[in-house]
Amino acid sequence: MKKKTAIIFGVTGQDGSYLAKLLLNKKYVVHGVIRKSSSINTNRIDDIYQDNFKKKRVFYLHYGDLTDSSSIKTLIHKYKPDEIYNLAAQSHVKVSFDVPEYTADVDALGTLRILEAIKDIKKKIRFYQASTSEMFGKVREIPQNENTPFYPRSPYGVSKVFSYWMTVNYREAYNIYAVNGILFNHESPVRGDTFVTKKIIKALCKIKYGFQKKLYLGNLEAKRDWGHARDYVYAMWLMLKQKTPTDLVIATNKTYSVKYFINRVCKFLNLKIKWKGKGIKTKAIFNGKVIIECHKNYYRPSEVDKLLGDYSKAKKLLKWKPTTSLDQLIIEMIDYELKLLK
Ligand code: NAP
Ligand code: F7E
Repeated sequence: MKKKTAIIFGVTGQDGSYLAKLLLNKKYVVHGVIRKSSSINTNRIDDIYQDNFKKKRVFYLHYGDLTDSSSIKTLIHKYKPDEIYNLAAQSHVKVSFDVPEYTADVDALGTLRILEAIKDIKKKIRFYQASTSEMFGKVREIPQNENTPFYPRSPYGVSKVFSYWMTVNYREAYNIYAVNGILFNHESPVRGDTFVTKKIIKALCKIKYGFQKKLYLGNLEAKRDWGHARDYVYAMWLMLKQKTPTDLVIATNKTYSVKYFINRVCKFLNLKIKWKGKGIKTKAIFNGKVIIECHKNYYRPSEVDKLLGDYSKAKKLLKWKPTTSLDQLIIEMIDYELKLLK
């Protein structure tokens, strides 16, 4: 039987690396799109890299960029894949306030560029768009489901709303199998260093063993619905296997504050901290020393205070549910970090 072919935009990212491994295990031929960088940015996929001399090669990397429609079109038209996963994005919410125009170019127009390239091809390509709980922003109801209205709170969230509707529109207008996975926060040992879970775990591991003195953070009261990236890329794959293309919320239906997350990490690292103060004056003290402080630089101009996802539709249609608890996720991330430190 002919192998299925997939293109992954954003293959070097957290989700891209998990998805590439999943698809290779499922015997796909995978084409990953990477962008040119002055330093090597393939560390998350180095373990599956295959060079030109590999016999029966099934994993290829190509240069491309979501801001460059010519590279997108060339790759899609050349490989005519069965499936395309758009995981590429300027994905940092805080950074999107610093580079709003670039964020919109990649996260909004980038999706349109892919959809346009798909539209021009006769073959029925299935398309997955990495939509996000950030679209719910200043939430209109709790928990959030597929019918909850959007109210994005950042250039990132606004750009993703554009991509969400473009995906819906190309599905309805051109009969393309195109779906939005509305994914809530998901983390893993290979999460980017500046996202809050990884930042906290990395710093507290270093503090525990004397390699770092203090951690600066922003809003500790924000609540997030955190899952594991491994579970979430499996949901992406399932979403492209359905009879009818449907947009789905993928979440854990549990929400915790950043402060609670820190408390759990400290518990597993056996760091007995005491909290003092409120708001930006909050501090965590360990052995008489302040090890966590808040700094205005890490607050956002407008915040998403509480996210809680209702994934019951995905449970029903995909038979999907999260398999990793927050504690299991934290333990896995700590183990990974401690191995690196040692
Ligand atoms: P990530 O780790 O930041 O990875 C983003 C990927 O996009 C990287 O491979 C990055 O390449 C690539 N990229 C950035 N700009 C690009 C451009 N102009 N052209 C081509 N590629 C570009 O993000 P992630 O956590 O894996 O998330 C994957 C997708 O899901 C993103 O679209 C994100 O917005 C969305 N999402 C994430 C979450 C979450 O909690 N993780 C939740 C909902 C939705 P480099 O490696 O070169 O930087
Ligand atoms: O922040 C607060 C911050 O940057 C989580 C992306 O994958 O998930 C991610 O976006 C919360 C926020 O993730 C710091 O204010 C406090 O309330 O880890 P984060 P995010 O903004 O939720 C969504 C679903 C995506 O789609 C995005 O691509 O933590 N927070 N202090 C902090 N956050 C950061 N980064 N750094 C701090 O020092």
